[in-house]
Amino acid sequence: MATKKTTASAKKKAAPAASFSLNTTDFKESILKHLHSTLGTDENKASNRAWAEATAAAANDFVYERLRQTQKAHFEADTRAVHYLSAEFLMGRLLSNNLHNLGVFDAAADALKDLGQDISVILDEEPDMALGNGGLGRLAACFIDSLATLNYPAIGYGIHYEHGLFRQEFRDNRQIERPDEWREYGSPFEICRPESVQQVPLFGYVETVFDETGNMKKKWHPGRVIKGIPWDVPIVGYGAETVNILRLWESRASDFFNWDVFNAGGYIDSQAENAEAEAVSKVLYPNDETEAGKQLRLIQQYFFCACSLKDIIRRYSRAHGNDWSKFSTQNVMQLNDTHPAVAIPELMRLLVDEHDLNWDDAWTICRESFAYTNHTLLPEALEKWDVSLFERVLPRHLEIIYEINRRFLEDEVEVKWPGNDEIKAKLSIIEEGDSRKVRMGHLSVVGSFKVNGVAQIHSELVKKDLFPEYDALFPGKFTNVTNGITPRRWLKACNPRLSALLTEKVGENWPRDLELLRDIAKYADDPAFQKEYMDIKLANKVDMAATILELTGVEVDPTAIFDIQIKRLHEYKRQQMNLLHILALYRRLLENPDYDMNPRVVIFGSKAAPGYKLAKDIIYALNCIAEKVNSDARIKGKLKVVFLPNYRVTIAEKLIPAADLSQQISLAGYEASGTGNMKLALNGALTVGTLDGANIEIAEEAGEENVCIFGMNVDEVQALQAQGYNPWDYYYSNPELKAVLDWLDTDYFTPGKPGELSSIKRSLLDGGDPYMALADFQSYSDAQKDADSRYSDKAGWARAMIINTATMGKFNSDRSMEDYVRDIWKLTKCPVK
Ligand code: GL4
Repeated sequence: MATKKTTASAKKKAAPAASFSLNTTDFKESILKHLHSTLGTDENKASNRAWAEATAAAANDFVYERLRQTQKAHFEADTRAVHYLSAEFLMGRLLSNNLHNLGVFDAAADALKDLGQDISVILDEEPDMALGNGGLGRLAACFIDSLATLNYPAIGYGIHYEHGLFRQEFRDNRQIERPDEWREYGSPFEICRPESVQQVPLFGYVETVFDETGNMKKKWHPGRVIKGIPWDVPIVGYGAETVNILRLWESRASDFFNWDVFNAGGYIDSQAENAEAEAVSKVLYPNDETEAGKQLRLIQQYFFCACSLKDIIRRYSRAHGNDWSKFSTQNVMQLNDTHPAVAIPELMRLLVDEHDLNWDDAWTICRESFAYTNHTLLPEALEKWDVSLFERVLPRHLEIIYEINRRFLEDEVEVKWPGNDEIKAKLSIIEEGDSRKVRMGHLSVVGSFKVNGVAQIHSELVKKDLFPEYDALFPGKFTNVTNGITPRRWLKACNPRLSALLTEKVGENWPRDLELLRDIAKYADDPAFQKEYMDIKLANKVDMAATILELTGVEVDPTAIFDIQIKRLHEYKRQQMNLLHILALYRRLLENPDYDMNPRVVIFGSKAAPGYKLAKDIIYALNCIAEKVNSDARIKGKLKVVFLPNYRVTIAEKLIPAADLSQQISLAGYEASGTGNMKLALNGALTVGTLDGANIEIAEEAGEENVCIFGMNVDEVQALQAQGYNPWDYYYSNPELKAVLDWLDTDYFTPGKPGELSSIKRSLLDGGDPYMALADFQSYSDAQKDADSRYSDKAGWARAMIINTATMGKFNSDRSMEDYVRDIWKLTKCPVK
């Protein structure tokens, strides 16, 4: 528990943040200068947006200087670097983060104040950079923050989506999707680099040719070429010693290709081709944990991988020319899930077809350069592409995959399991059947030197249930790196009140070395500290109550329990179980107006994939229930339900500091890690959770007595699945559960329209309740009751919150990065003068 570890890091002094000689006066002058000469406006008429851009420009003067120094240092030291390939980077807002990491947030705030501006209003101008769906994309954003903070040479590579994750609105309580316009008027946080444009071939056919010496070669004649334009987003490390980049590729029609059409008189046709090429980076696919299998998605994946690899090779060749022997000592490419797996055959193609390496040397380089992170066990998320689609879009890559597979099955699988066709079929990169498929997970495992899961239990399940034969074939290839979150964004910047208190108690180094917070555990029983801590929680809740009122019109009591579930909407995350519990509480209150419970506000933030019908039905049901419950005078405001529209990073930053309870209620075995759980616990919330993903490690760190664990564990889930799960058993044996399920068939929450909420009941009974919400319901309800009675014990509650904040040091994404560096990437830090 709290005091069990004394860390070496707790004793040593972390390096101080780089100090910029930017005081308030300098900052003021700089903002004015940029208002005049960059924005072409003036302080008497500047819009909030102009103020925001001028402030960003003032900060950028420093960011660009550090970026230049960083790139110089990396070039001169010729360092090994990690290339984090990810289809998603969920960055959120950048201005506040950059000001914090530059160490000039207060100077900027004072400067703006002197200029008659309120920094919080100015910061609110910035749209979120929402180039990701959820946890996987936000993890990538935290990781690149940590890599820069720790002075590691690293580049994030991704897609410059014109439209990020859709904007969610509610109309008649239903989710509707609107396009996200994060850069409608440009963004001050990115730099276009036309000098590093890449060409990306697609479609066409492959020809077999022979060179002068009679060697057989493959020549790909693409049917189309599109152009990749890089946009660099500077990633400012904490203290701003290192500024790395996130390089995002935008697709355009390729000029030289289009000229032919144009000259042939096809002006109109060439415009259509432009539109098609631009479509590649137009929108983010809004599915978290599902694979659509669409051609455009495969093209997106190939597009950014091809651009990135050519970019990596260009940089490598500048230092090493044609000598490929050091490629894998200089470069490691991390595949963030299987989305960039096509980079493996692409690197083979570049090395073999374009740079004339022989197959074996090229394959050795590949296998020494790629590592793969698995982020989910959900079968619908494991990417598979129809062979026919692959062949049409990437004919040469399909040939290469066949050859990789043939050699793998003959040289490795056959040697280990001679004559065992069953194992060969299981391990083959190609799935046989009516429509043959390329299995991207298999390709990633075969082509990588390390494969990791994202929390201890998840990594065990990857080995035991997902890839057992691969684990036997490649001993030591599978490992774990538990996820983490950046404490700069998720405590320092988002919770300034608590941050100030922590700094007062443990000094200013905790945003680098989160283990330092262990020291506050010694105040956990100190009434004065408890008061300070809880006053801050209350102040954050008061702020949140104002935001809730503004966004939803619902009035909530800041002294009520703020019970929060924020994450993508998915059956496995079991928002529907939370819904059933809300109905149970409501029913208890209606039956007995004196029912003993603390006032509670259940808050949701969540988007559903646009094509996920049941998920959208759950949102609709929650909105209908909220309407009814919130306006029911009989329950005297003891229960409120709030569904905040358009949940995103910026909303998370407001909600997390105000949370009392953190709902992490997935069916055990299905949430690979979770990262919201870490953010909420760090800000003091008690986890109401199953023994799933990182919840297990959170409970280990905080101590079981400071979390509310419930439900079946992974073994029990698997046992029940094996034995045959029947949700009707729980329906008939639990009267309260039966009553709330039956309620969904009435028109109580949808007056005049009975049956509108029935799909939820149906999925839980006729549909077989695939995520066993009914099996865990009673235990969940008991855990919630336990949480309620603990909340009544003010001192005990304060103590538990303080211990949560004190013990989350492990979940610093800096620790995750050091784990990757030690076990996988083997990087060396590169100090930047
Ligand atoms: C996810 C997992 O669902 C989530 O548990 C995990 O924390 C995250 C980052 O590792 O990755 N996998 C996919 S797919 N989306 C996620 O958010």
